[in-house]
Amino acid sequence: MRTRATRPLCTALCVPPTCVPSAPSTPTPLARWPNTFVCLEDACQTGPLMCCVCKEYGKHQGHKHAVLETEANQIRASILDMAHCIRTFTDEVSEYSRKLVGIVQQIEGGEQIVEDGVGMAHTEHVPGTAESARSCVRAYFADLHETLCRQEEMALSVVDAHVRERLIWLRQQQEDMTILLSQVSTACLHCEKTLQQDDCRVVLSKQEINCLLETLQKQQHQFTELADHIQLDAGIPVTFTKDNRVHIGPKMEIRVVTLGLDGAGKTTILFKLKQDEFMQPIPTIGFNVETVEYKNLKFTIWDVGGKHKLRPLWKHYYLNTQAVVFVIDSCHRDRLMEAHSELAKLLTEKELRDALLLIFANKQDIPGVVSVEEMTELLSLHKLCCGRSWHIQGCDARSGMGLHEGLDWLSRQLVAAGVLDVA
Ligand code: G3D
Ligand code: MG
Repeated sequence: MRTRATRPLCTALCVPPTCVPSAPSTPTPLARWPNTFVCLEDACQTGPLMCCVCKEYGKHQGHKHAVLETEANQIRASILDMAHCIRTFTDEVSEYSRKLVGIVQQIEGGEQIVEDGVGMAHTEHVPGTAESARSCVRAYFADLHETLCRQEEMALSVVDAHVRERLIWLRQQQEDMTILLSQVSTACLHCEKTLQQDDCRVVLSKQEINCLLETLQKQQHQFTELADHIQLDAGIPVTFTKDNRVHIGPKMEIRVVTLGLDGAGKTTILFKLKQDEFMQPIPTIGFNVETVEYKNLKFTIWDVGGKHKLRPLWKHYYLNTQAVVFVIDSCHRDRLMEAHSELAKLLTEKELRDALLLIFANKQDIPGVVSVEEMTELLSLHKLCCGRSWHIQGCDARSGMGLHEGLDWLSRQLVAAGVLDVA
């Protein structure tokens, strides 16, 4: 076996704090050399200590190095330099921990010692933010509950009034029918009696009998008319509006006003909804009013002329309006700002404060028109209509595309539950 006894390597035996030279042929004892240097090579940073042997012959041979004491002193100096930063850092962490404890206490609340007027200390419960939030929720729901109870009472009184009126009417009808039946049976008796009388008496009672029969015919005619018009039905269809009002009847009536610049397509929309067929519209002078039935809603739609001179008249149609349909001509980019300013004016009207707003971006059948998204952006609708129930619907009044979707949105906004659900 070849050995290198002439060169006592400490090959990889540099073990802190001393270096152990390797003497392959001599198993014991191990000689030790003190580490007096520090290797500065990057590759040796995991074991930088250097003895005079490994510096000259061993693994650190030819490496950049420094005197151990100098290097250690430099490290000490930098630790001392860091001391201030470490202190500040410790203070910050401690302060943050203190705050965490405080926040937990504030959330949970707890007992606090307070002095009363005569200097006696006693504990007092301080509510935490969790408890305050719970109280806030309870107060909100108590208020809501109170409002709901009030609305329930009002709704029940509407139903009671409806039932009362209906029963009064039905009982009146019952009385009328009893009277009618007794009149008919009296007439029948009279006729029967006449039939059994002699010829002279029959001839003499001719006028009376004619009059009686005429009255009977009239009564029968009136009865048939009444029976044709009145559907005897015990049902009481109930619908609820979103604001928890109750509506009784198969159709809920909605007052809608259609506004927009002239030529936007208001009249075309109204005609389309009304007749479901295209009619050549003539410019609206004043207004058109039509009743349009859709599902369980009955819309009374006022179509008000949009020419400059007519716009001041719009406000006369606002009262009791539950919804505004604002029609915009999507192919007239140069009139969009005019439409925007009229819409902005509308939205400041007090009477329309609670009205729903349905915007029809009309004439979407024409290529290259302003899309719904672009119009929303150009008219800053999210900002303009902030805080109000609004919806923009693209449509083509000529074909009717989009119109029913718009009405569907209106009905969803107006009706909370009830007969509409079965439509
Ligand atoms: P207005 O009531 O808002 O003033 P109108 O508007 O209903 O009188 O419509 C104005 C014009 O626009 C009419 O054309 C009408 O046919 C047209 N129009 C309305 N809606 C649409 C639509 O969706 N698409 C297209 N292409 N045209 C529409 P005229 O030629 O009669 O002026
Ligand atoms: Mg018109």
